Amino acid sequence: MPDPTHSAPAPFAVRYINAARRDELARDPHTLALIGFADAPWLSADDTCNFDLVLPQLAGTPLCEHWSSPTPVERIARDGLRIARNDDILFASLQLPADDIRSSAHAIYDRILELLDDSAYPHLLRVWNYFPRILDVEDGLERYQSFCVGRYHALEMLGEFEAALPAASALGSHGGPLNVYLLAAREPGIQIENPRQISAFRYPPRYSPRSPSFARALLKRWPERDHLYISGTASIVGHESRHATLLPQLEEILTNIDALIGEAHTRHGLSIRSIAELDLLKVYLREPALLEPVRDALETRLPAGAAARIYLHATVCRSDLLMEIEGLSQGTGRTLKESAAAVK
Ligand code: 3EB
Repeated sequence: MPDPTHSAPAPFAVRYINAARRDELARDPHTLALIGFADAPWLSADDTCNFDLVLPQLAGTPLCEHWSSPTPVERIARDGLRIARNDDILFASLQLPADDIRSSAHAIYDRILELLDDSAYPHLLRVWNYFPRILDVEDGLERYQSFCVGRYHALEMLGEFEAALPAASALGSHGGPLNVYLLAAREPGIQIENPRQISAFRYPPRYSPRSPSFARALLKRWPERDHLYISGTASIVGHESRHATLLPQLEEILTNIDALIGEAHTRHGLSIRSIAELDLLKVYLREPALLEPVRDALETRLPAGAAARIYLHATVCRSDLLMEIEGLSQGTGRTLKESAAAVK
């Protein structure tokens, strides 16, 4: 009998592909999105979700993040918003100037809510946020804090919005606009919080006048397989940053990610139990010099063939944090091996 987890495709898959294949995949009607990691911002001239983030890749063959659909996608582009969707999911990307980060965050999230409100995909599952000078202080607030305030004031319009918060990442880029991209679906996912951490939306105000609006992870049960979207995860226990040095921060992050997977496993029956079984890891490093020790440590800590990794130069939103890791489980061992092969 065929293994049902292998025969029923999920509504999308994400892989890190060799950047040499980007143009070919950009023309493929099954491509939802292509995301590159570069020194300067770039947005394709056509209407596709094909853009570069100003997060230079730190190691290895240049890769792109490729989102693919088992069925041809429908594309919509209007007023700076680009959408690619299939029967089950919607991918969208938006950019706004990053000068007044509070206003731009507010405007982008207003735009997202409007989009979800009049679409058949009202449930936000996962959001990525990138903008330059994240730790700079402007008008008495770090720009990350201003971003949190703007985002909050858009999302609070949802009323009981904490229950609807998606998994997220928010990092400092090295230039370009406020760049946001997202995944939404017809049915909601299940929020997973980390028992070792206070929920970010309940952080005390010293981190930001309005708390960061995101869930630690989202579990999405597609008909034949589970996805787990793990937010950017840092060396934070409770609400406080832990460890001044790199490798202890890495260990704390791995413990936090295992704790999230453990929650999804024990409470909701997610089949995987540890970070070693994830498909993709995105590792954000504050300095290029951190690459070697982190890569070596992950190679030692993870079994051969484990999660495909990409290492990006990005600034974490607290000045005492040197790195952050996000992850994705797509619920199949086959994807895991394919992803690993693509990076070799
Ligand atoms: C943290 O746990 C680290 O503001 O959307 C991680 C993931 C972090 C998402 C966000 C912030 C965000 O607080 C920072």
